[in-house]
Order: sequence, then structure tokens, then C-alpha cells
Amino acid sequence: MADPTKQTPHFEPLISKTGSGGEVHQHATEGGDRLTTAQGVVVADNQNSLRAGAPGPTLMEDFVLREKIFHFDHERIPERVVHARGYGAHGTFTCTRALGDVTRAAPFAREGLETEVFVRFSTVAGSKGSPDLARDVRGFSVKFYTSEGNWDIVGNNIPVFFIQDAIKFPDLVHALKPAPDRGFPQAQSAHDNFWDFISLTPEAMHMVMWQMSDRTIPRSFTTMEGFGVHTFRFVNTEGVSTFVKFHWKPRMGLQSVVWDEAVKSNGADPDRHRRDLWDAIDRGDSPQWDLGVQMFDQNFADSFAFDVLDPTKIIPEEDCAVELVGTLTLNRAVDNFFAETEQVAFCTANVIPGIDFTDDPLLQGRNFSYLDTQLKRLGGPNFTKLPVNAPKGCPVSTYQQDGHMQTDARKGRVNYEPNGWGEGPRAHPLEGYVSYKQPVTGDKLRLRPESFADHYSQARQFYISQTASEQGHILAALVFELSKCKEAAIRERMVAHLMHIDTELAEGAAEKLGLTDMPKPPPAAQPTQMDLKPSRALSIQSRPPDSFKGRILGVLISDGFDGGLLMALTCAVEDEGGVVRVIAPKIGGTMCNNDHLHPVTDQLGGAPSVLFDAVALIPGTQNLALSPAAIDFVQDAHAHCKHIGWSETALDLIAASGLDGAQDDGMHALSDAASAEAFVTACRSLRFWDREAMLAV
Ligand code: HDE
Repeated sequence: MADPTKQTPHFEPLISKTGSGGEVHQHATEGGDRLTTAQGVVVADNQNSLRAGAPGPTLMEDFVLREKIFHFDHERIPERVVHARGYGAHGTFTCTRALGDVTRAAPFAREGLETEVFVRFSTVAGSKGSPDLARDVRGFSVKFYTSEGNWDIVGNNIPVFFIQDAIKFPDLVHALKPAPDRGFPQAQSAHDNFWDFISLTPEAMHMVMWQMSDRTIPRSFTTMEGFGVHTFRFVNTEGVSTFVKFHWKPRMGLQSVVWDEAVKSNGADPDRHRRDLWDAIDRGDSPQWDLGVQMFDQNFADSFAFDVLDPTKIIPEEDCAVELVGTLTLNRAVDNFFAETEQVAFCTANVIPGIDFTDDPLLQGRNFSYLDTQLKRLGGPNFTKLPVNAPKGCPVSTYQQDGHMQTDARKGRVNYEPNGWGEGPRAHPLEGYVSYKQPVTGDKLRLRPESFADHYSQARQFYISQTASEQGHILAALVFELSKCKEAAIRERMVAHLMHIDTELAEGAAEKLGLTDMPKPPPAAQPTQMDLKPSRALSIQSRPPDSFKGRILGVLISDGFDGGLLMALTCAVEDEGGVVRVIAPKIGGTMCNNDHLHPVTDQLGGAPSVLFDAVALIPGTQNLALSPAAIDFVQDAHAHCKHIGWSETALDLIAASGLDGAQDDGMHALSDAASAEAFVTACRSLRFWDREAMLAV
């Protein structure tokens, strides 16, 4: 028998004497500081399995080993079939304008009212481990934990969708995702299957214009708009309905990167967007969006040039104003990525009194899909009990019971209604959810309304609303994507559609794709309306932010640099609410011209300029002109039209980067505090887009 006095005390972590143990991390768990099995038995040795003899076979009776491996084997759940890669955070929604006259929805009851929210941003096509800066639509889902139940706006960062009817969704997603035989490409639409499907789907053309624009390569989650896409209904206490479209407007303004930057970012930091959100919340810079609503009645809907139930159409802000009614603030990162971000379950059918659906056939299909997919993904019908999904602002009392992973142990015999025991919850006709009393008549048919037939007019309107630079980006994106299609017929079919949108765009694409003849435009169900006015709200570049808030200046230094200038730049950036990162050849610190060791945030090799919004070059006596990483840093910043600040000491590096004499108004000489301030003020504008014309190939 073992001598009990020789046993190791439980609270001392055991390290393997055979050398296989390594570091022992003790996780703080709710249960205390003793490591236990899931059954609560304290574990004596977490490094060595139970063996018969030494060396000898491992024993089946080792329940500690078997339980540990069993749980590990089952750690993964199916990833979402779309929107697999996502990132979430907690926050609050504050009502800034009471809407009691138009909706009885709880979050809008009174000005100043706060409602807890959870938000998940996502890309659509890529799997869980795909890079953040894929050219892709972004999901923007918000769960409001209201006093009358959970309400979800499951939106995107683009206000329209590719298809008009849910029955087409599996085909769209199959075409977009990696081809079933070869299993690639990952997280991209640039392949034959996608463009084959799209070129045979004219209703997709409006969304394609958005998809090819800079909207799908956002700078970060915090610089994107969000849209509910469909027309919903607000319903007031009298049962009167008002149509509503939801918009999220980022306080940081709309900002995107350029394509080459996106591609390089994905290598330098595939987690760029999630890191950006985490860092912003961590430094207390809580990102904010305003909630805007477009509200209109049946008369407006009847007179509008398109069907408001068609999810491939917008209502331009000029035709129906976006009224701001609340503010979303994200101020708390998740404690546990899996428990919250992965297990959160959004559903368009999660509505509360005061919010109702319309007959948009895409919305109707979505109302079925989310619950269905979540049953599979989360393993049973009780996922509503998971903390991130459970209502927080109101009691929950149902007669639902049992099922996988039931955590409620309801007491008593009554699990049905009506019952004569006088127990249990009852439906409440006045407080309960009552659907909008919408008259419905007609034949049961598979049909697409005639009012959904104009597929090109708003695609054109989007295109003509862009600046020349943005139009250039759309053309370049189309050429990039279609050049990846091996099948010439697909390229031609797409260019043919472009003829209905803008002939110059079509001709530009044909030229750059090397088409020998212009293809004939396909027959259009309705001709393009050429008289739709451009809408400024559709352009990113036309509405630059008015400060450098939340953005990052990357300052490249080397030994002997001007410490005073770094200080001046830091003050100027921090005054704007921005962040400075200091890049140098060594991470351990860099000596300034006054022999002070300055902290460095990033080592040059791991911090290319694509990770920063603007850059400053203030090297010291240590020459960087021979460093390929420093040269890339400068060349990329220049090619991506970034504002570049430079001190005299950077002239060698600028020359070595091939930019001697390439000075333009986006390159700013730095010498003192005044020039540092002027530089940071210039950086407010997103980029120095005029440079693009000089760089075009
Ligand atoms: Fe989704 N969508 N979707 N979708 N969707 C899902 O639900 C679906 C559509 C959107 O962060 C799935 O839980 C159908 C439009 C977001 O967890 C699934 C149709 C819009 C998210 C599903 C659409 C969206 C999803 C996969 C066409 C913008 C991520 C995992 C009728 C308004 C939510 C899941 C999150 C996720 C179905 C079209 C947004 C399969 C059938 C339009 C942001 O249920």
C-alpha cells in the first residue's frame, strides 16, 4: 500500500519526471483551484496516463485519460454553412428618438432607454479559418435582449441581395463555395462556378456592382454600414403598420482598403478585422453606429419606381430619408469565443411585438432557414438556454420540455395548457405578439411578380453614384474576378450584362479581358431606366470621415531617429483619437538622437505598411535604404495611395524605393510639431486618391 504521507498534495501542479510534461497552466475555473474531472473528482496527475508497469500498456480503467480525450474529440461543432467566420462583441443600444407612435417595439419606447445587445460580424463564403480581408459581403447581425423578448436584425453590409427568392439560395451558395470536386478556391468568388451562376442570374447584377466595389474590402468592421436588407414592418399599439428599412451608420465613417492591400493584409495579419475590434474595445475606444430607419407607407410604396418587397432593390436616401433613432455601442469583448461568438444563434423570425414581416420571398425563406440550421449546428432544440441566446430582459415561461442538453429541471406535474390545476403560464391576447392583420388573396402559384423584373436600373444607379476612382476599382475587381474564370463564355456573358449597366464599363472590361468582339447584351425583361439620379450616399469616397479617430499611423524609425518628432506625431494623432504604432528593425527598443531607448510596437519584418492607415518615415542614422522590408513598406504605402510623412533622414530610403522625384500632395515633409499636425490633419481624408491616376496601368 502506498504511504499516504508520501502523496503529493493536490494543490501542487505535478510536472512529469519523465520530461514529457513541460509547462503546466492552471486555468481559473468557477470550481476553484483544484483540477477536476467533469464529474468533480480532483485529478492527482494531469501529465501521465495510468499504465501497468513502466514501460507498460495504458489501462482502460484510466477514466481521467478517457474523459479528457473523449471531450477533446468532440470539441468541434459544424461550422455555419455560410457566414462561418465571424467575430462578436457585447454592447448597448440607446434609443435617441422615441418611436411610440409608429411601433410598440420595446427598444424605441423612450429616448435614453438602453437595451443590451450582442453583435456578430462575419464573412460569407470562407470557412472558419479563412482570412478576414477576403473580397466578400460582411454579415452584420444584432441581437437585442429587449424587455419583450429577443429581436434580431440579421443584416449584411450591403443593402441588397443576389437573388429574389429563397429557393435559389442553395444554388447561389453552392456556386460560391469551393467547387465540390476540387475543394477550392477558399473564401473567394473569383472562379468559374460563381460567375457561371451569376452570369445566368440577371437579378444579381445590382448586388454584383456592390460586391465589386470597395464595400467588400472594408478597413474594419467598425467602418462598415449595416443593412436589414428587406422591408420590415413597424406596428403600433393600434395595429397600424409602417414599412421600415434598417440601416447601421458607422460613427468612424465608411472606410475601405484597396485590393492589393487586402491581398497582402491577408498574409500579414489574417485576423486583421477581429484584432481591430478586440483592440478597439480593449483600449476603451468603444465603436459606435447609429441606427437609421427609412419609414414609409403604402402610398409611397405604390408610387416608388421599384417593388419595396424586392430584396435586390434599395430605396435611395434621397427618396426616403434615413432618420437616426438610436446608437449602438460595442463595449465588451466576449469572455469566451466559442461560448458566445460561435454559439450565438440569430434568426430573422426572432421578432418582438411592434416588428413584423413583409411578403419579401427572400425574407419568408430565411424565417425557416435559421432555426433549421441551428438545430443541426447546436445539436438540439435547447440552444435558446445558452447564455448568449437566452433572453435577458424578460421572464421566459414555456411548456417546452426535454430534448438534447435540457438544462431546466422544471418542477411540478403541469406541462400543458389549458390545465385545470390553476398552474402555469397563460397566453395574453393584449400583451402577446399579434401578427399584423394583412389581407391576403390570390391563387397558389410559383411566380415572380412583374414588379421584380427590372434588373439593371439600380445597378447602373449604383455605378454612376461612384467617384471616378471608385468606378476604376469596380472595373479592376471585375477584371480580376473574371480573369480567374477559365471559361471564355462566362467572361463574355458577364460583359454582355454590363452593357445594360454602363457601356464604358462594359467596353473597359472587354478591353482588359481581351475580348475580340463586344458581346450582344442579353434580352432584358425591362429596359434600363437611364434617368435615375446618382445617390451620394452610395459612394464611400464622397463622404470621407472628418477625423483620424480610431485609425492607425505606422511610424518607421531606426537608431538615432528624431525622438522629438515622434513625440509630436504621437500627440497630433492622439489628439484626433487615433493610435500610433512604432515600427523598427528590432522589437526590443530603438535609441533616439538623445540616447533614450524608445519602445517599439512592431518589428519591421512583421509589420508591412498594409496594416496601417497612414505612415511616417523618420529613420535615424541607421540606414534603412538597403532593407527590402523597409523598401516594401514605402513602396506599398505609396502604391496604396496612403498619406506618407517623411523627414529629411528618409530621403535615401525614398530614393531606394524608386520614388525619388515622385513627390505629390500626399507626401508630407515632417520637421517639427506644426508639420506633424498638418500631416495628421491631411490624413483625415482616407487616401490621396489623385495618385491613382499616376499609378494606373
Ligand atoms: Fe443568411 N443564413 N440566408 N442572409 N445570414 C445564415 O444561419 C439564409 C441572407 C446572414 O452571425 C445561416 O445560423 C437563406 C440575407 C447573416 O450567426 C442560414 C437566405 C442576409 C448570417 C442562412 C439568406 C443574410 C446568416 C447560416 C436566402 C442579409 C450570419 C448559419 C433566403 C440580410 C449570422 C446560420 C451569424 C446566416 C440562410 C440570405 C445574412 C443557413 C436561406 C439576404 C449575417 O440559416
